[in-house]
Amino acid sequence: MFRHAIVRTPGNNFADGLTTVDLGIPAFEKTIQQHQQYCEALKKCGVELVKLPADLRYPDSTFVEDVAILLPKVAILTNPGADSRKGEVEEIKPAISKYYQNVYTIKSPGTLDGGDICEAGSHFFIGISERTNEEGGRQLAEILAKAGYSSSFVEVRGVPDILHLKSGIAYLGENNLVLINAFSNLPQFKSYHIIQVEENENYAANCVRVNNFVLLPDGFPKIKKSFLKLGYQMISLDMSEYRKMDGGLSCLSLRF
Ligand code: CIR
Repeated sequence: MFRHAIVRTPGNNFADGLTTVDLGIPAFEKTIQQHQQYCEALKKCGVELVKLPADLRYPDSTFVEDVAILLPKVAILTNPGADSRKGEVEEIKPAISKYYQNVYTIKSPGTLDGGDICEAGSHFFIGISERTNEEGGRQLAEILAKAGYSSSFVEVRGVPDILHLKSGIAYLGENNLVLINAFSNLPQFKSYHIIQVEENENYAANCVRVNNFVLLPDGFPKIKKSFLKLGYQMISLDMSEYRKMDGGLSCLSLRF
């Protein structure tokens, strides 16, 4: 059960952030509207919001998921792989220290983005990507082991159109794992019930379970049908402006 979620309002220079996709420039008004709808959805899921103000020094800082990993008793501050994002960690610290006594950090030369970390019950998948290196993954694995969780690495480099591990995988609970094609034959996912995402719906693999709801992006009818069959209640959200900046649903909040 999540009781809180940290979010950060996007700044009016959101469009200056990093992106690898060619989907156009996000419109600021719409970006804000979509963020408000996202916040409303989280509230509907029963979480209390910790809303941080826009930080114009870091155009990507609305993607708060990348700067921390929050477990029930332990918080881990990351060391983001992109230089332009490293300063975001210091800025999230006060919000996290308010709720956590045990705060670990990932240290250089280790780098790690929260978007590469997928919690699946008591096991964590750690994506090794352009942002998260083996050393960052190793440091996290050590912290997780101390806290009683197992973990394993998943190679994300070279998987087309995937920035982070969670751009292609989501754990919904009840042993249900959402996977894009590129990940679906990996032996480490064999013990899960796999919800395969159709090739033209890959963006929807970044969905997120928050208490009794699954949040998913608008416009992906096939995956919606699969979730419906499994009995999930859903809230779908327009994510068009965040998608232009390589962002998905999970990246916009830290749930704990
Ligand atoms: C970035 O490239 O860092 C941002 N524009 C997007 C980050 C998305 N975060 C995520 O998938 N966890």
